[in-house]
Amino acid sequence: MGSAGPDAPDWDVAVVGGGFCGVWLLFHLREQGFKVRLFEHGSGLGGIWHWNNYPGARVDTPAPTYQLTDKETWHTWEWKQLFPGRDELCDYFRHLEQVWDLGKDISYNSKVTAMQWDADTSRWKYEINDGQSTGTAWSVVLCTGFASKKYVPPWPGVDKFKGEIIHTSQWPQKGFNVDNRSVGIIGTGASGVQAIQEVSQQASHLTVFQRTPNTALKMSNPEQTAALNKRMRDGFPETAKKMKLTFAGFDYEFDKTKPGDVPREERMRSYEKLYHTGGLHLWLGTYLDCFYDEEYNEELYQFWRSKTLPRIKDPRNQELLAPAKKPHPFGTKRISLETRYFECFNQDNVELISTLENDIVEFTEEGVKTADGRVHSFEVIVFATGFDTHTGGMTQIDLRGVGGQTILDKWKDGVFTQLGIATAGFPNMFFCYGPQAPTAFATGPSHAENQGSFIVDCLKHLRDNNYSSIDATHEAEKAFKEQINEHGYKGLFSQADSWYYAANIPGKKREPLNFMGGMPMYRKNLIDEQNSGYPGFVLS
Ligand code: N01
Repeated sequence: MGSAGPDAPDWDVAVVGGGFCGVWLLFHLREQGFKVRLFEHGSGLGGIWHWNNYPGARVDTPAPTYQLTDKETWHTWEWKQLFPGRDELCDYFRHLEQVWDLGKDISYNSKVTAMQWDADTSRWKYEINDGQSTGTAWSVVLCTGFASKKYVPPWPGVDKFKGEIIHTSQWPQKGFNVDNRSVGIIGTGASGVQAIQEVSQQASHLTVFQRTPNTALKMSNPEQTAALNKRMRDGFPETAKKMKLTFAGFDYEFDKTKPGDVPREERMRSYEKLYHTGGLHLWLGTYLDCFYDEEYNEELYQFWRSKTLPRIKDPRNQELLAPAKKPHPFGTKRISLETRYFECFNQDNVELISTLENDIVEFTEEGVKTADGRVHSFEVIVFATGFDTHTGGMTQIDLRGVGGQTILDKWKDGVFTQLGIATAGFPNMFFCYGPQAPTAFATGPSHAENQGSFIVDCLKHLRDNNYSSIDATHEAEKAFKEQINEHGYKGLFSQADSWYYAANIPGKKREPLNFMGGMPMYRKNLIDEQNSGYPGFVLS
């Protein structure tokens, strides 16, 4: 580790980002005696929940499985809703800050804008807010999240628009009123679906621009009474065990029964039950083979469609929102939860435009011009157009490793990592919730604990054995990429143009960005690496 005394780096570990991973690491590294500083761009903790302040923002994971498992963090905490909204999640992060006394070790409003590896001293030099301040750390952990770099398609004329433009991830912290205003929302992913439900009730007129329909599922969101909270807490040790055993960190799992082994009526009964259970059960609790076998995937899609069509009055909107021919295999793009999404389109003040039929050609002073020549006038336009996911949070930092190589250059022909946690040529640097980990298929808290444990143990190992640096090997990265591709191209997922495969960003290499073998298999990879003395790394 960095030497003590006047030549010591400012920090043993600099943690970048204050979401689940950053918070968990700050506490646990500090517990192990490391001198840690967490740098957070925002004015509060929560990561994605701090920034995504758009109307209707709430988590799609039920609260019992959307919390850390350290007892002191949950045994006094009371959830208000089963699927907590953004403000409640920020309250939960304030609670973590308080029970773990984190504030004294956090620099808020501090965006890490540059990082450079210094081989002579085996440490990282970093810049905050474009050089406003600088410092050094022996190790850095990037907890910048999978969705911290917004994406806006390069439409011509965006600058000409005279009204207000907001990306869902940059909704003003103090709020922004759309009451009685004419609004356009572009994008119908998780953010779009949630914002549309709310804005449709506030705006004088809402136009929704949809490219791909969202096969959203129903969320029922009961209030969490004191009795329910008590029951949840009593059962939490058991829930926490299940979270470690399931594919995505939930307390339920895919059904491994071969759908062909059961009669059609039984499959239908099973879909019906899962649909009424609500949440993501029809997706993450159904027959696993539905995501490998086209026939059963089609059956599942048609089941979802049969439930959705009766909620939409206009036959044209029916065909746009729940088309007879499925837009992509069911479940291979992120399914959202909704409460009244499909009913919104029955309102007189809501219009749906399919950009597949009638694309946006340019922005004008008044609004958006579509291919049919019509100009849609708005006071406010909301970009719900997503993110440069997995890698964007890291590549937007001027991040330079050995020999000054940038991370952008390193990954220009595709992403290479060792275990989705480190990358060769960037010694003593780890990252969480990024590329080639179960990221998009894992709940944030489970992921934080999984990757966080590996990082804490690894740094302890280096310190206790007097190593000054650790760097992944190119061979290990190549071998790991084979695993990523093996799982990533096995099922139907790669058929969809999704951000799971970087297909949403023009020019970005299309490839599986997640480890898709499930959390238990991923955890086994990490534990095996640790138990065999880090063979995929060079320690010096
Ligand atoms: O982003 P997205 P998001 N013309 O990329 C459309 C998490 N999250 O912010 O599907 C027209 O999913 C694009 O269309 P298409 C969650 O993991 C969680 O909604 O590419 N449209 C799509 O409809 C989520 O999945 C929660 O055809 C264009 C939309 O913009 C992830 O964050 C809440 C376009 C982008 O959707 C990202 O969600 C919010 C173009 N040129 C977010 N370009 C919860 O837990 C893009 N689009 C609830």
